[in-house]
Amino acid sequence: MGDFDCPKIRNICILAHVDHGKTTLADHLIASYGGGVLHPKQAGRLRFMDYLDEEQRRAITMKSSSISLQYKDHSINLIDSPGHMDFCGEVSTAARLSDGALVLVDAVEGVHIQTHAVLRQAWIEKLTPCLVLNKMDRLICELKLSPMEAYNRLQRIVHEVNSIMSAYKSEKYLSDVDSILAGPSGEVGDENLEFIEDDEEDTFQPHKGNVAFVCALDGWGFSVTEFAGFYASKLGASSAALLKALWGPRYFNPKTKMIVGKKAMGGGSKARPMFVQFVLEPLWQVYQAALEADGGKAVLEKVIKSFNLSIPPRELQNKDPKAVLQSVMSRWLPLSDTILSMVVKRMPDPIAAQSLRITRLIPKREVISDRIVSEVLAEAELVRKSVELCDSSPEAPCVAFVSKMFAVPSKMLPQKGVNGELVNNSTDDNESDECFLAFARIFSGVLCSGQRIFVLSALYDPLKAESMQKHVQEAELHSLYLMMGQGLKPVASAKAGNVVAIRGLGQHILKSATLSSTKNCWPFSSMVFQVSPTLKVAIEPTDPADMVALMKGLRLLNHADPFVEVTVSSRGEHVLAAAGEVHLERCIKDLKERFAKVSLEVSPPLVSYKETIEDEAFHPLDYLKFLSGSSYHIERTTPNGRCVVQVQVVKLPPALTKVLDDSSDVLGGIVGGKSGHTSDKSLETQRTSIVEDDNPVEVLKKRIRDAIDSDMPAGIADMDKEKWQIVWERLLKRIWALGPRQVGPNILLTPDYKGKTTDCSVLVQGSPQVSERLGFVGVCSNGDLASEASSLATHSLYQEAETLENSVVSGFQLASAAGPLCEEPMWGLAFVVEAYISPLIGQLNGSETPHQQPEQYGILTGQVMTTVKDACRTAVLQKKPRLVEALYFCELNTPTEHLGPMYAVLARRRARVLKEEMQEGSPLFTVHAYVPVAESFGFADELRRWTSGASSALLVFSHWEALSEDPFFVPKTEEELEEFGDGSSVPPNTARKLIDAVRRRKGLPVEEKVVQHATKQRTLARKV
Ligand SMILES: Nc1nc2c(ncn2[C@@H]2O[C@H](COP(=O)(O)OP(=O)(O)OP(=O)(O)O)[C@@H](O)[C@H]2O)c(=O)[nH]1
Ligand SMILES: [Mg+2]
Repeated sequence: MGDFDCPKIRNICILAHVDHGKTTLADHLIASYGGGVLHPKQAGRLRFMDYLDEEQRRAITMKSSSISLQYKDHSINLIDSPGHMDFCGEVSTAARLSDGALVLVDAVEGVHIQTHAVLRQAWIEKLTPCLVLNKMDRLICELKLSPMEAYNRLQRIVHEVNSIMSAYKSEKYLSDVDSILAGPSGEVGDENLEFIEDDEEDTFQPHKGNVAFVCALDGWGFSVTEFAGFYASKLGASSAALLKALWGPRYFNPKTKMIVGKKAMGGGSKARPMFVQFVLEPLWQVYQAALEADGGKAVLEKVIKSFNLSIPPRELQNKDPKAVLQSVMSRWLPLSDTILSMVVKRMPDPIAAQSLRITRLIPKREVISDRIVSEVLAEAELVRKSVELCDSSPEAPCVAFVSKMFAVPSKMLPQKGVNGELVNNSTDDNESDECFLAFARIFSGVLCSGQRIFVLSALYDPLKAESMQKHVQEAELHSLYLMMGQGLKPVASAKAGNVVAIRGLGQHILKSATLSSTKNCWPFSSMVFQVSPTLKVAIEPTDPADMVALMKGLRLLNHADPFVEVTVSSRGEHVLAAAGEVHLERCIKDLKERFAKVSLEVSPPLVSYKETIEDEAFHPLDYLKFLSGSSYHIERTTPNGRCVVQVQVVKLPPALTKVLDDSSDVLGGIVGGKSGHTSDKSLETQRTSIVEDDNPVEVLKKRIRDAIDSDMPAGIADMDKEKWQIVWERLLKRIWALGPRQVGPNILLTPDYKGKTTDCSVLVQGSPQVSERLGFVGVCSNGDLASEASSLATHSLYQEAETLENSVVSGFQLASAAGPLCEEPMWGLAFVVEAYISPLIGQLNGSETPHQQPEQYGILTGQVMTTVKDACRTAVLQKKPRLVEALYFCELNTPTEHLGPMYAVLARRRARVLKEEMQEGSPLFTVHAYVPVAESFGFADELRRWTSGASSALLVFSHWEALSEDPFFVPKTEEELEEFGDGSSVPPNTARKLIDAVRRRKGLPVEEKVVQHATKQRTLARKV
């Protein structure tokens, strides 16, 4: 094993929304072709791939795991993935290693939020998808639909999935998934459903053989190919013609024995499409016959006879009608064969797949080659070529990608080696009893145990090998295993195209990496995650003495979970970031029981906020005033009186803010700042990284310009439109810095140089560095001003002003990282900072230069920095500051009778309902809403309690939104005074409460009345 030739290998994953039946389907495939690890009787019940206790207990999958199946002469590596939003990181790791994806959709529940997400993941990773409509039995037994109704429903799902795919393909998918979901649904009215013609471009078409209809629970499934083959002889038509006719508005005319359209059947006839007549009706008959009390034995026998099934009489005699049904159905339409023959026929082998996926895996890079690097470049190109060809010869360079690291208890490792010899597992490089394995796929060459290999991080650049030492390490592979779910089967070597587990990289890889036999190789592109971990808690040991154990545990956990993030906050807390509550709970449990083995204290979730100012009506003239420095400003002077700082602030329009916020990764590359990896991202965030454009600057520039256009206030006059554009062109030419951390959504603009100031002070000019990098202006030199200066003294003052530029930028960075409300980062603000520096006394007459006063000079930079910071923060405070909070997009499914309690829970959580819709043909209501992150903890639990477990909710990070409430609200107008009194009894509003909570957590002063109702207290105390 492990030595199959590429054309006989398929690497596939199963993707779907939570609970749509992935693991149940995997069970059947394993029972049939997993080499006897699972008895067919247990298939569907055991959930073999959910081998963790926590997975069995909660009945959801939490990690992706692989198993290798032998189907006929093919080797199929199957990866089962989780469907719960909290574990979507595992979907990314599964998709990266696969070439094809079985996308499951529950035939009753239809397309759900995670279905969108997994389709997107498959599309990003360039996987070949096949659609599997599962739980067909529910249509018959639960919804009791007629075959015709069921057909309409199936057709609608196929249509919906296709339109999602075509949106991805045409890259029209420019708005968030949630806005599509929240908008009017794109369903087609029932009346004309029959006339939907399949579009040639559609990804999923039953006659192409990439759609299967299955019931994983009862172990049967089919694609129209099977039925076409069967009916070809019966109806005397070619199976190719039948294949086309068995889906869509095609009818069989029994008189003429012709396949015709609806018109030819005559308007009034009760004809059913062929799919209904020849496929669904027999199925319905079998189900009804088997499950009806009066026993439709005759019907069953008829089916058995007409489809030539051989079923042992013993099984037919079974008292349990469900068992009889399963034995008939699984013989008639065996599930595993249907699925795996579809996989073998429709999904590419690694050779075909890698040539398709290469542009995604190792994007082509434009490099200006000089003589020194050309050799390196040539070899890197050769390596890329052999990945593209999936060259599995031993001479080919060996390249593999590790998509995650996972921990297994050392005692679970196989005790025997490849040749049956005993191996000593205790000589592990890890100090604990956990052993780390790499979940990897070989893309070129042959990997052998004991081989030495280079481990390249995603930041590695072979052209700068000298400065890249920290991004490349050399490691020795300890052993290789084929994965059989939990089981591991040692192999001596494995060829390109295989998925393996590798031991021996624990100390070299944290989460993912590229392995290569040569240093001259580009690392694989990073995986795209649907969301980033947003739920943060601080963790400390109950007994402070256990700190060392906790830190070690956190290190191991960070290693073992591809998605968790462990950081130390600026206040020294150990912060754990997870994707959601279920994920967090599992992490804490793992930490307590496995990795740290100490008892822990977990803080309430740390919610992040942002700070901004109130939305204004954007008018070009306001921006013009702002740009020219003539709008309202704050003035501050440094303690030594030498520098006067004037700050103005204005709010950026929302679309521009969003583009800046989303593009932090790209901006980081361009501006040279840190990437905003830890910042919260929306679903759409990473779209930029998918676009395979080799010029990120141009893409970003276009996005910025588009955002500005879309932000133009609706209904403004043509003349103003022009002004708007002129203003923005001017503004874009003056971007000095972005903040916080150089990539955030706040802008520092260079001050408007108005010529010489009246007194002797000199303006700190700054330079539009970011505008230059983005190409909004050409690179301009800044030295001409100093040379303009007449005397030596002013010349040195200009020089001094130049050196203060960094202080102004640092001051801006500090202020944008911690706003005035509760020291959370600012969001979507633009600042103009004018710092005027006046000469030292005595400097004017030219007797001294600053160089003679080094200490004072050093101190001044610090003073300017703090003054700029204070002035920026005060400017925000003066301009109606507002708190910005993160919102989750939430999808709820509730039976009608529980709608009342569900709305009560939503209202308590400050949720905003976007859409509510009855799911046709089922008693379920689907509700979409935005729920503030701060209110989301315990939300799912509360919902379950109040609706007796009947409602389910899925949350996914959506976007940031400013609270419209003024946190410092005091009644002023007459109406307000009438409503709220003089303000002494106004309870703090939500914004204020949130701000105070954060301030308290951070140990900042909080204005609070300790005695709220003095009179009441006195009355109580008197006890009369
Ligand atoms: N009626 C019916 N139930 C099914 C079918 N397939 C799966 N189920 C049930 O659906 C539930 C979820 O099945 P799983 O296989 O665990 O679903 P999953 O997609 O792996 O779920 P996650 O891994 O948690 O995302 C189980 O209770 C199954 O018994 C089916 O064809 N018909
Ligand atoms: Mg599962």
